[in-house]
Amino acid sequence: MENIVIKIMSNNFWVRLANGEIVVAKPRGTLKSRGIFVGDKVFLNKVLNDYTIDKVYTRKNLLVRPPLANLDELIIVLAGIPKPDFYILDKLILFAYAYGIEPILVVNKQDINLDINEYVKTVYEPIIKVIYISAKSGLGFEQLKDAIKFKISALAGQSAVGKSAIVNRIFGKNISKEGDLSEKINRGKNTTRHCEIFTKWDLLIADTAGFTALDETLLPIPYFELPLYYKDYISYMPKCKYSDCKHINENVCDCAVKCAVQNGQLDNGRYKRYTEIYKALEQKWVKTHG
Ligand SMILES: Nc1nc2c(ncn2[C@@H]2O[C@H](COP(=O)(O)OP(=O)(O)OP(=O)(O)O)[C@@H](O)[C@H]2O)c(=O)[nH]1
Ligand SMILES: [Mg+2]
Ligand SMILES: [Zn+2]
Repeated sequence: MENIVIKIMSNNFWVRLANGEIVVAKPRGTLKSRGIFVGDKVFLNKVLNDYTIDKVYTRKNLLVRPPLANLDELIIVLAGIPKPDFYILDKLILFAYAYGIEPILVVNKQDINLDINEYVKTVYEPIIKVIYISAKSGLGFEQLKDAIKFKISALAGQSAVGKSAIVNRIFGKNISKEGDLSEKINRGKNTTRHCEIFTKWDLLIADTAGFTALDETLLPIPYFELPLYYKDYISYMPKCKYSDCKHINENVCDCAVKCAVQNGQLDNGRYKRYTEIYKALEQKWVKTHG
């Protein structure tokens, strides 16, 4: 792997070298003002014992909130407790696709709650990779580590699903602060605030609260392209009466997706969320394009 910026504090940049070693570097000249982000791949120069960042390589992607560059995988964490929010999940999946990031669904807390497994299996296994884990018992962590090694990943998902607990389980110590579940629900606050990539061996994971505030306006998808992001709907599209069917206002018998929802082949909840996201994106489009 290349040299990767993993943490930024004032004018100090922590960089993970290709061999896994971590050094602190300062940017050369005007480089800093042009922006260096966590996840950036950089060229380093060493003079005596001082490292300087001489160049930032072209980015694969750059997220604004949270500020992260070159993300390969978005690890979306879900759990039976707190009450799962599938609307957030669907938006995060779309967000990942829109930025060229692979979404992976991780269903945590398997030691205490299995209620959502069946729903996840039916609705999400056909569209994305799903891994069932427990940050408490360690179940599923070999599979999770396998899925993320040699990639830059970030954890996303509702507060209190166990993102920090996953980081702590992987790296074997308390490096990301875990919050008290009841306290979080009561105050609705995230424990994790800043943005940093944790790393050991071939694993690089960012734990950040930034994704939870994700609203539709942050999805860079024109509303009329939304159907193309639904892998579960694409196979039905050739059977819709109109080739550019949006599965929204068409008559049930003219739209194969709506028909499949009605006869139970496709999940009603996911379809409802689809229409909500579609309408929000359409409103945004009308606002910006008149
Ligand atoms: N039983 C059980 N509890 C877990 C598991 N994973 C996390 N928890 C607990 O769930 C609570 C919330 O975990 P966190 O890791 O702080 O959640 P988070 O997703 O990082 O939350 P934010 O930082 O607020 O976004 C803590 O009390 C954890 O100990 C698990 O697999 N099983
Ligand atoms: Mg956290
Ligand atoms: Zn249709």
